[in-house]
This record gives sequence, C-alpha cells and structure tokens, in this order.
Amino acid sequence: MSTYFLPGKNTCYNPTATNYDNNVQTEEQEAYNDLQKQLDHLYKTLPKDKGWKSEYIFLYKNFWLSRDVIKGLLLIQTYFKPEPTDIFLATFMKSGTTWLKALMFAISNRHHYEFSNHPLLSTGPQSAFPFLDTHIYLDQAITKFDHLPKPRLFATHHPHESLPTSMTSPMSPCKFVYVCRDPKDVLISKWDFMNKIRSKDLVPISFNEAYESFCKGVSEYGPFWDHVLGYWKASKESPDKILFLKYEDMKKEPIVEVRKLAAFMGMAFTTEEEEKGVVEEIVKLCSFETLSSLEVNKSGRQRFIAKETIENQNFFRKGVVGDWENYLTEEMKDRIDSITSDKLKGSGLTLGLTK
Ligand code: PAP
Repeated sequence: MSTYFLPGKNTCYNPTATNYDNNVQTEEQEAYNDLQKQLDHLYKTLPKDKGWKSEYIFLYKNFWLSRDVIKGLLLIQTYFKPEPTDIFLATFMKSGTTWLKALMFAISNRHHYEFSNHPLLSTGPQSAFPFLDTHIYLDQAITKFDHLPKPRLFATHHPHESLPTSMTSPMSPCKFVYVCRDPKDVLISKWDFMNKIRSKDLVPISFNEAYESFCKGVSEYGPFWDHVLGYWKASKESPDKILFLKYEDMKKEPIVEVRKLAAFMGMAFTTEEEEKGVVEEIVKLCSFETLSSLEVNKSGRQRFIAKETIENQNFFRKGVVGDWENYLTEEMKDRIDSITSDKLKGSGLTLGLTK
C-alpha cells in the first residue's frame, strides 16, 4: 500500500481509504478489466523491441513504453480529471525526478513543517506525492485523488504529446515543471538503474547494448530527444504553463533555480523568508547529501506497481554532472552529441549548462 503525507495533518494519503466510493470503485475495476482485454490485443499489433527493465517495450504513438505503462497511460487518458491548481512534475527517466519531487513538496508545504522534523526526512521523496504513470492503477483502478491537498502534485515520465489535452492544452490552467539533463548522464544513470531493477530472470543489459539502443531512441519513454523537445516546444508556446529546468543549472545555482521554481508554482518566497534563510534550508533538505544519507533511503523500499517494489537507495547513485566521462569513449560521446545537435537544431534548446 502506498501512502502519501497530508500536509498539516499527522495522517497519510491512502488511495484505497475506506471513504472511497465503493460503486465508483467497482465501476472502475470493471473498466480496468475491459481495458486489459483490449490491451492484450493491442500488444500483439505494436512494434516491439527489447526492454531495459522488462523483456519487451512497445512503440506506442512514437514512444517506447512497457506494457504496464501503456495501460497506465490509457487509464490516465480515460479517467484522470485534472484540477485547475494541479502541478505536474514531468521528466525523462533519470533526469532529476527524485530531487524535484523533494523540492516541490518542500516548497509547497513549507508552512506546515519544521525543517528539523520534516516528513521528507522520515519518508523520503518517493512518498512525497504520487507518480501518475503507475499509481493510477496500483492495487486497483484508482482515479480519485480527492484526499490530496491542493495544489495536488503529481509526477510523470510520459511525453507531453501522450498526455490528455485536459492536462496539456494551453487553455488548461494546470502547470508543468519539466527537468532535463545531459543525455550522456541520463544514459549512464538509466543503464545502471534499469539493471538494478531488471527482472532477475533476464540477462542484464550490457553497456554497449544500452548505448546502441539509447542512440536509436529505444528505451523506456524514449526517444530521449523527442521527449525533451515536446516539453521544450510547449514551454516556449506557454511559458506560464510549463517551467523548463535543467539538472546542470540546478546543480550550479540551486538557490536561483529554487526561487524560480517557487515563483512558478505560485509560492514565491517572501522577503521575510529570504531573510530567514528558508530557500537555503530547502536546498539543504533536498540535497543529494541529505537525502541519500537518510535511513529510509538506505534501507526503505517503494512500491510502484502492484507486486513490485524498488529499493529507495536505487534512486541515489552519484548525483553529479559529467559522470559519463567515466564510461563513454571519445567516439561514443561525439555520436551522442551529434545526435543531440541534429535533433535540437532550430529549436533554440541546448542541453547541459545554460551559461
Ligand atoms: P527516476 O526517473 O527513476 O525517478 P531520477 O530521480 O529522475 O530517477 O534520477 C536519478 C538521478 O538523480 C540519479 O543520478 P545518477 O545516477 O547520475 O547519480 C540520482 O543520483 C540523482 N539524484 C537523486 N537525488 C538527487 C538530489 N537530491 N540531487 C541531485 N541529484 C539527485
């Protein structure tokens, strides 16, 4: 059972809480079972390739997704009802989700908790708010998140173009925070992570194999470049709706980026908070050093998909910029850089540090 903190209260958000309407639950469960039948047919028709975590991934509407994630996407498209105040954290895998989860939770709940006794210190960032992609069908077809405090925060790895227009349309008032990272660091981080959580029945993915697939765009939620470009273009069209951040900028100037993030979320720091050092406190609370040394992140586990848990420590490896130098040859680096410049040509986006 996954639980999420309810700010200001000493209770957790529980998606299968007893006050959940049983009729709605049954109806959703039936729809969920029907969907499974449609999906069994769909999987037979979609192009498939080798998954990094599971045996296969499928090309669904231009992006490579696992079975469970396609199911989650269809459920989101059909049942998820965004609220005007919702804020979505969107990322390509391994680009800074865990860090941003902690920061967004700490920013939006800063009036509820003391930093010395903050729930992030005991639960870790994974429990801060739900991951839409898998949570929506965790345990059962949960489509209600009424228990979440407003603004509701959700994380997703889905590409911009896959999400329902009720979330992404410029007319929809909900917001997105997108974080991107140098694809060379994403590749290393993802290869390491996926092998750690890959089914033990499958042979681990070799680094060369992962490198080749990544360059071809074939990895969960890939192609990387199309993912980034979807959010980049949308952020250019609607800068008030999508905040586009870079992992490298955040590492270099976390205070500047966290101020930007809070202002975008509609929760800018007051002069008094600035003087009291609240921004610095949040940056310290959510730093790699603080989070990775917590007991919950050394020994705890997180449930993402029914029957599957991931050790929290797998979300913390090195947390640095440029670790790719320890893995990629000059030739490998040049190839990824050249794919990046080809793909991003004319978009105005450069990856890595902004300045
Ligand atoms: P996810 O997509 O599976 O949720 P995500 O959190 O996006 O993973 O990325 C994990 C990366 O962020 C790891 O990078 P690495 O493998 O290169 O080390 C992880 O170490 C890093 N990370 C986790 N927490 C933080 C943090 N607080 N500050 C900076 N980097 C972090």
